[in-house]
Amino acid sequence: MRDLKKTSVLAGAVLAFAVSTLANAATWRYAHEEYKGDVQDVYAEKFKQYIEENSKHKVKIYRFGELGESDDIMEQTQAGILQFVNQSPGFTGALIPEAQIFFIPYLMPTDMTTVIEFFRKSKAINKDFPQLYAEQGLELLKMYPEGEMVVTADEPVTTPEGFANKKIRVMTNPLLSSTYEAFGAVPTPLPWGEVYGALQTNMIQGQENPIFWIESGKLYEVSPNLIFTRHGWFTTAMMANQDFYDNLSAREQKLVRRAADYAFEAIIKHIDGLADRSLQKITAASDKVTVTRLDEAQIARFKSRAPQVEQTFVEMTGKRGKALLEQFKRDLGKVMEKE
Ligand code: 6CS
Repeated sequence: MRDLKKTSVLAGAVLAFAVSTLANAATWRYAHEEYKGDVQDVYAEKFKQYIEENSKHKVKIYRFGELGESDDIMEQTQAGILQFVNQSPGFTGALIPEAQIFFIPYLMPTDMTTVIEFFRKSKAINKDFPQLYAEQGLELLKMYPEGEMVVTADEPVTTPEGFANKKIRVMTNPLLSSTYEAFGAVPTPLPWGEVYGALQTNMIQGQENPIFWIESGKLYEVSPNLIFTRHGWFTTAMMANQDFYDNLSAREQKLVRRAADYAFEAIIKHIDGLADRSLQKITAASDKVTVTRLDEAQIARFKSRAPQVEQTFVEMTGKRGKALLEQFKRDLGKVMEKE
């Protein structure tokens, strides 16, 4: 009788444990801004894989368009409808003006090894930005690079004068508009969903993006002149709703952080050589495409316009932005001196 009691107590405990584990097993919703197989999607898939292999939780991924534009998925995350979101600083300017720092031209180095080292080590990236995102109810989990920015246009532009009267689409942040003004163009902020159509109908005459995205979004079909200006890197950011994150157990928070690190390492491998592979696909798919790599003298002319954009960044963001910029430069200096 006593044994029977013991067995049933044990069975009850096992059942209770199973029920509590099941009850705690959740499906976390994660939205990003890109298509299947693109950089943000690879990141999301790796994050999901880590979570699902190391816990009972599931991750459901939503890609571009399934839940709206970038601004929509950010709103849904702040409202707690989504648990995770990948939104690029290019769209975060209204919410966190300091995130526009990535659009000061020629601030970032172009060499990939240095860029990656910067993302790994930078205090501005890993300490200062999480505080800025936290003020907006967001737990910043990772910032990572996707690829070097390349301009596409209706002509192979090589000078600021060449951009005169050209409407160049920019992501929706004011500092990026200042950059293209400084470059001599007419900046035109648009959400992603409108870019292909606007190029096709000549409402705009160009845009900027990393090569993998120009290939994936087939932008070269309607904007075939690729111009390597070397003025910056496309950076993105992955984060969680902060209430959701704060309510996780310490173990789960560690799981989420480890998943974000795991996905970051996968992305570093994924983007290595991606631009070259994408460029090959583009040139194989279209004979209209031209590739222009600005030489040092041509770059110098665009670069000479960078200080005015930096000044605008400081005016837009005040003391805090200035301090962030100084930290950013110190961090860059450290990784560049090691080169
Ligand atoms: O240009 C854009 O809007 C898009 N570019 C990339 C590389 N990712 C997502 C973003 O929406």
